[in-house]
Amino acid sequence: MYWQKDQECLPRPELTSLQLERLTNTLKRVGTNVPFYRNKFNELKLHPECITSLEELRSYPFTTKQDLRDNYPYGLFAVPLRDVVRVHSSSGTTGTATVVGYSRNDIVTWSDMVARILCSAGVTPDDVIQIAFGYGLFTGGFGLHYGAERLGASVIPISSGNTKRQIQIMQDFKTTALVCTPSYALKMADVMMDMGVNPNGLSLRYGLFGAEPWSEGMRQEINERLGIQATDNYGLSEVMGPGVAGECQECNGLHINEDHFLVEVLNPDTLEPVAPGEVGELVLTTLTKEAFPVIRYRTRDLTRLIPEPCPCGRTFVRMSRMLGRSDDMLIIKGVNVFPMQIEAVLFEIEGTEPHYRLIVERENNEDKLTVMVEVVESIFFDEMKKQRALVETIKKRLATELGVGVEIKLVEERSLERFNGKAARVIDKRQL
Ligand code: DLL
Repeated sequence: MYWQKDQECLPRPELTSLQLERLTNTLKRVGTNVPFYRNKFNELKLHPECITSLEELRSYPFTTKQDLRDNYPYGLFAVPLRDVVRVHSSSGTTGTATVVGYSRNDIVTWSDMVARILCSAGVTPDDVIQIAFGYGLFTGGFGLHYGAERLGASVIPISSGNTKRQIQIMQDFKTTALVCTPSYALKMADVMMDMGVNPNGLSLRYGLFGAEPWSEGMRQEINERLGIQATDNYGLSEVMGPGVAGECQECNGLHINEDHFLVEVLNPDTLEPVAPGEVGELVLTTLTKEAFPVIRYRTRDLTRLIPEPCPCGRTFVRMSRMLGRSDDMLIIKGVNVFPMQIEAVLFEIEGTEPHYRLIVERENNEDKLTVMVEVVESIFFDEMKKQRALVETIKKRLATELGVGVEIKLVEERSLERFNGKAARVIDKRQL
């Protein structure tokens, strides 16, 4: 099922020439309208009107989150404020907020991008979509909302939080598709159990989850517990919000909406392209945005491209689920550790629950990583011997996976705080 079949299945040569035409227009526009880019292009003696291939983008400068902060609030807008119909902002966990804007056309494009993703996940105008992302400056709520309306589905704009009410509404309104963060979906499954609600008795069929990293193990867990098909979708405010990329029902990588976003995967240290299929930092250039175009935006998200054609028929390249963020990386005794690696191991071990925290401390000048993980009740109250055996198993598996030793602390089921929005599982006490 496609939303815009002609575009989504565009043969590669046509897609490339469309991208080149749109790229040239975008570069010309920012070179004229945005002083930040104009100055950089002049310094580097770049002439967007002369560009003849997509590869030439490589001589253009990057845009970083710091550039957005330095130009707070409206410095990077490419149209006058009177043409901006919406503003969103991302507070971020560190530093000043960043602001992004949308023209009337941008909102239409954004809605189409999100409608594509809903459609490729199996959602149709017959579906009832419960949007449990926060509505507000965060792009999740409104982004999904406009896309779902554009698709013609029935939208329940419940926003996040008040989980019991979410479940009540899900029952009463016969929700068929749930949209939220994967961690919130798991919290809902817990609360359903508490309320004695059997997920199989609900009308739920689809779950569209995004806005934070999650693992394949977590997908299986959500699928089983909620009795749905969960798909992953990706986006970021600086580039648009949700709608940048999403999985089709093959559930094997996220198609990037390449007619609107040009993708590069680069080695974050050398900033050179990685070999095809290798992991690197995702760098995106918008091709059609009017109010807030970005050139070579460094997302800091790590992924790899999947160049093989997809059985679904879409020609847009796929990327793997996010493998972490380059700035999420913990350096433990000099070894690079990504929280996603730990999550993937925990999901493979029987007896552990999909809830964990990573505590990083420095003791006597040495880094210490403690993984707190919930275990099923039967083990928690079991003999010490069994608990110790489980700790040893986890330790061994993690040491092999990570190349560095970690401490394990088993904690009681439901003892770790749950999240309504994006999960924050790493507590780095070294910075305090
Ligand atoms: O999270 C946009 C969004 C909303 C995407 C709803 C999907 C659904 P920001 O708040 O700006 O925007 O955060 C963007 O979140 O750089 C990634 O690190 C992370 N992220 C978003 N989607 C995924 C995903 C929205 N599917 C940042 N998997 C991005 C992993 C994700 N990480």
